Amino acid sequence: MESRIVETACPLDCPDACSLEVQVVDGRVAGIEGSHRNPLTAGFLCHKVRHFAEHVYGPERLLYPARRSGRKGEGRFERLSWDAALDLAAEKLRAVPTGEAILPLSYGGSNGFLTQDTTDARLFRRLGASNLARTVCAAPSAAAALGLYGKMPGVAFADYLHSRLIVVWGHNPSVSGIHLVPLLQEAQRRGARLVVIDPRRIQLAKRADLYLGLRPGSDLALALAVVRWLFENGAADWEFLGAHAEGAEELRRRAAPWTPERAAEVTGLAAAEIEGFARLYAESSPAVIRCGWGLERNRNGGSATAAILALPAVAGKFGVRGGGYTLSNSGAWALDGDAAAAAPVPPTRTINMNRVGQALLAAEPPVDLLFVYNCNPLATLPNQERVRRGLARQDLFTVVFDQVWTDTARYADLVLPATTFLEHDELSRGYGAMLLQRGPAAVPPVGEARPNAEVFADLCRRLGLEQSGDPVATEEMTAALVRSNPRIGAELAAQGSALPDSGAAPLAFVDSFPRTRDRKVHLVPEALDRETPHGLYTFQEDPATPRFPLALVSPASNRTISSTLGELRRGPVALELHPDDAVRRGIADGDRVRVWNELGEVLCLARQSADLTPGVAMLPKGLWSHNTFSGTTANALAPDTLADLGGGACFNDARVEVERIS
Ligand SMILES: Nc1nc2c(c(=O)[nH]1)N[C@H]1C(S)=C(S)[C@@H](COP(=O)(O)OP(=O)(O)OC[C@H]3O[C@@H](n4cnc5c(=O)[nH]c(N)nc54)[C@H](O)[C@@H]3O)O[C@H]1N2
Ligand SMILES: Nc1nc2c(c(=O)[nH]1)N[C@H]1C(S)=C(S)[C@@H](COP(=O)(O)OP(=O)(O)OC[C@H]3O[C@@H](n4cnc5c(=O)[nH]c(N)nc54)[C@H](O)[C@@H]3O)O[C@H]1N2
Ligand SMILES: [Mo]
Repeated sequence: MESRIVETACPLDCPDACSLEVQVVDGRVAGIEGSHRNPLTAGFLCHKVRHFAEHVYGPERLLYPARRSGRKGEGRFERLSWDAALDLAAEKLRAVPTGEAILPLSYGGSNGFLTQDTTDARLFRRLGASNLARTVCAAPSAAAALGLYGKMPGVAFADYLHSRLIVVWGHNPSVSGIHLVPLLQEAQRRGARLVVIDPRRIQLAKRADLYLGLRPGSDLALALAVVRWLFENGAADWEFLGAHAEGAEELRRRAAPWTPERAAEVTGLAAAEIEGFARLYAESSPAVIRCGWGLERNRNGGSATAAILALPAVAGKFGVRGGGYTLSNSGAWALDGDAAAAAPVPPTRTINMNRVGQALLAAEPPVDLLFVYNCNPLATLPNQERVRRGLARQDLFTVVFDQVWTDTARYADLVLPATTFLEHDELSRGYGAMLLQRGPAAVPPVGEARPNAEVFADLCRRLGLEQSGDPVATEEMTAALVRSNPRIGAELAAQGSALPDSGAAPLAFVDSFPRTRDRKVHLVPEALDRETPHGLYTFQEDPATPRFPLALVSPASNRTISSTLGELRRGPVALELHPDDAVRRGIADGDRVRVWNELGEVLCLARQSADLTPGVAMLPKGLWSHNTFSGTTANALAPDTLADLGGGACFNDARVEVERIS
């Protein structure tokens, strides 16, 4: 028996970027533990990744290439050799009338720098395929952060121990980034106060000093009311604003109508609660806002994030350890993806991934070939029925390259088996922790699975699109990525990890500044003002109607990462409803219910939860068809309308009605 420990890193879509120790016995994963290489990991892991071997060796694992032999969606396939499968893919890619008829579909939140935007980008760019706007997550918040601060890195989690006030806003780290939780507990033990702003009384809210249970999509009103209060009550830091900000007067003007009373009407909070929060924020220092992603997934998401990020500037919270905000720190890594792709972006059309259903059904020229990888669109994109109809199109050729038999794979014409991060080399970083890590393969590929980089490079070769000097191997791609920053390359080579240029814990406005042209905060950036449909900071009303009054949110759960690992979550899942909303409809715990709106319906179980704000219902994101009686999920009820910035998704703008069916 041969046993060894491989040091690697988790690339899954999460702020934390855990460092791992994988125990390998006779070439198989025997155990996965957290290590201390990433200090944030602190030796512990989430349940999901500790049990990741069940995904690697599970019965749903894709083991070899296969070609559809039944109807689309039926799930009947016959095995092919890799050679035949890649020949078929190449033949279909070659046969399209124009490059734009090809749509590569990937999001890649759970992929590091080596398994996305390298040889795949090279293939699709050289083919002149349609470009994809990757908007399913973080697009509105990234646009806001870029406009205001140029994606400046935020407060490091370790610095939260210095904070006197921590505001967790639209973020649920107890499931979606668990290593922040012990730091919050320790900060509270040291006297910090905790505020939680969420339509659900999440676990953290239960030990918060203040919990604001607002209506989904109303954060913009709350944030502008706080901005107004700061200006009206002598709590704006004019000295900071004068030295470091543009647009303070204009922001003040736009916030002026947002009295606490008006914000109370929109948010469902009491005016006194809003004022109390504003005063607490004004009076506490250091104060940090942990801004999450739950609040961006609606029509106001971009403006809401911008207004929240404006708060520390208006109130002068920067410049001290533990003061400022944290959103995503992914901007801390300016690696040269284009060098790794070694191909310029073609001037072809761009398709917004939130509108993939629409594109498959109606784009001109039509999409003839869909290539899905690093993504499970049937489970994760809005307007699920439209996506399903698009995937069911008889004249569409769909390749699905994945690790497991996803709901999407069942609609494929050709299925290709992919390795997991334990079977291929990766280079990964989270978007909270500020550490880039090498993630070497721990075990050989399962079945005939192959890494993305190899498969797309092979397709380049078959299509005659390869060029001499194209980086293909791990070392070549890594070298290309870090070419513009040799320090990072040297640190990776020497110790397997590297800090960003801004260091592990940058202090904003002391040792790091906004990455805007003038290094100032732009509180009302012109570009954002132009992009938003009604101007930045304009509130768009709640989409609820008398027919569909309930707001359905679908946040992260502790069982999956988006839809990844969803094959392991068996059994029916329950819609959560506030007891008042349930009783009014005669719904008891364990009843079967129909949840519906004009886009679709979901048949599932129901459960009452007093932790929800009345008028709000919850079904977790990432469910698979096997989790409901109808085979549809929250995404069947989520509109494919777009947020006010970044073309972002509006999952939480779903408005529904519910009835008992048994
Ligand atoms: N276990 C696990 N971890 C994950 C993921 C996962 O699926 N599972 N997903 C990963 C990914 S892809 C991402 S993007 C991150 C996301 O991580 P988070 O930032 O935690 O985002 P969400 O889970 O979408 O929502 C967070 C909270 O926002 C609340 N919320 C919903 N609508 C609103 C609103 O309008 N306003 C406010 N204030 N709150 C609202 C929800 O009730 C939820 O508690 O987590 C990552 N980590
Ligand atoms: N209702 C609702 N839906 C949501 C959200 C929500 O809040 N509500 N949130 C959204 C968010 S935040 C996100 S980030 C998206 C994510 O949505 P997706 O981008 O679809 O992400 P996953 O569901 O994690 O699916 C990733 C797939 O890629 C495969 N994969 C992983 N690594 C590799 C690899 O190296 N090679 C190949 N070929 N395949 C690989 C995995 O097996 C998995 O099936 O979902 C969104 N969907
Ligand atoms: Mo995400």
